Order: sequence, then C-alpha cells, then structure tokens
Amino acid sequence: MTALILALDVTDKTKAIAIATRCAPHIDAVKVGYPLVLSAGLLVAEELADLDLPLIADFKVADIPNTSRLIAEEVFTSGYDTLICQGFTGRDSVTACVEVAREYGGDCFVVTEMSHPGATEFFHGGIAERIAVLAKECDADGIIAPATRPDRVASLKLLIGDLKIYSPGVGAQGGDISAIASIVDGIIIGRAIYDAEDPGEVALQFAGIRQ
Ligand code: OMP
Repeated sequence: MTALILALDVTDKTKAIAIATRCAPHIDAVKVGYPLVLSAGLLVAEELADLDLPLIADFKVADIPNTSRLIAEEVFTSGYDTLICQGFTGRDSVTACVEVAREYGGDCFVVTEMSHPGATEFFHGGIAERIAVLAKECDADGIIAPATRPDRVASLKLLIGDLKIYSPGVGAQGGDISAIASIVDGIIIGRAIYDAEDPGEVALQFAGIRQ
C-alpha cells in the first residue's frame, strides 16, 4: 500500500503535535522540515516519538560532503528515521548522506525534481534523470519526485530499479492523488491536511483514496 506521509510544516509546536496526533491513526509517517524545526528545535522528534510513526527529516541537505555528514549525524542522533537530501550536489555529497544513514540504520531519499512550477527551469533537460541514476548508484533508499507531474515520475521510475519514490505536490500544489498513488511508494501531503478544519478527517479521506 502507498504510504501517506504528513508534511508537518506547522510552526506552532503545540498545534503541530495536536495535528499529528489527530492524523496519526490514518498516516504512515510524519515529515518534519525547516518550518517546524526552526521554531521548535530538532528535538521536537522526541515529542513526536509518542506517535510511534517513522519520522522523516526534510532538510533537503545540499552542502559539501563534510557539512552534509555533520547535518546527517545530527538528524539521526536526534531520533529521525529518514533524511532527505538534494541530488544536484553530486555523488560525494549524496554518498555522505547515504553513508550516515547506513551507520544509524536509517534511510536516505534524494530529491530528483521538485514539484513547484519553477523547478522546470533547472531540473528539466536531463538533470532529474541524471540525479535519479546517481541516487541509485549511491545506494540511496529512494527518490523524491513531483506529484504535480505524474508523467515525470513515471519516467524517473524507469531509471531507479527498486528504489522507492515519495511524491509531494498533492492538494495545495494541484497534484491529484489518484493520478500518482499507484506508481509511487509514498504520498507527501501538507497543507491539504494540516490547514483543514478537521485534519484527522481529511487524512482519513486521503488514506482511503491512496489504496
Ligand atoms: P504541501 O504543498 O503543503 O502539501 O507540502 C508539500 C511538502 O513537501 C512540503 O513540506 C514541501 O517542502 C515538500 N516538498 C515539495 O513540496 N516539493 C518537492 O519537490 C520536495 C518536497 C520534499 O522534499 O518533501
């Protein structure tokens, strides 16, 4: 079954935890990124641990190998299960993230092509394809690919063998879950759930559609 991943981009920690708690029965993982961590700290992971769901740290790490390694170590020692890094930084930086993930028994996902309109400016023209191949060669666990462009996800999928695909862009960015759910391993959804009047109910609805 395709995983439903809540993007918890909520900067009020109390509200974030309340939303995640309401959604927890209907989701398979929680993704935390800069919005929540910059307001609540990296150790918000400890407070989310009670949910008993995998925690994904979305820092889209994009630095030199040494800095990427240091960031990855902080992430995994703080209780996160998966790290998201950018792939355009090249083989050595991606390898640094994957190696740290392995050291801690975690996973590393590599962004191949982003979901927003501006992403076509630089990711198209063969770059996303090269990053997808790189992710596979670096032994990453999966790629991030855009639900806003299901045809692109299908193309990238042909290049990655058994690597997984997590796909953001459903809902607020215009992507349709039913167009993408059957070809990816996880759907990442933020605003459509956390901005809803009843986030738990909306998470339940998405959980029903993605099957
Ligand atoms: P919503 O647009 O609110 O559903 O949130 C999408 C989530 O996925 C946000 O946390 C984004 O930062 C993240 N994301 C994208 O939207 N597009 C990408 O290309 C990559 C990511 C990501 O790596 O998760």
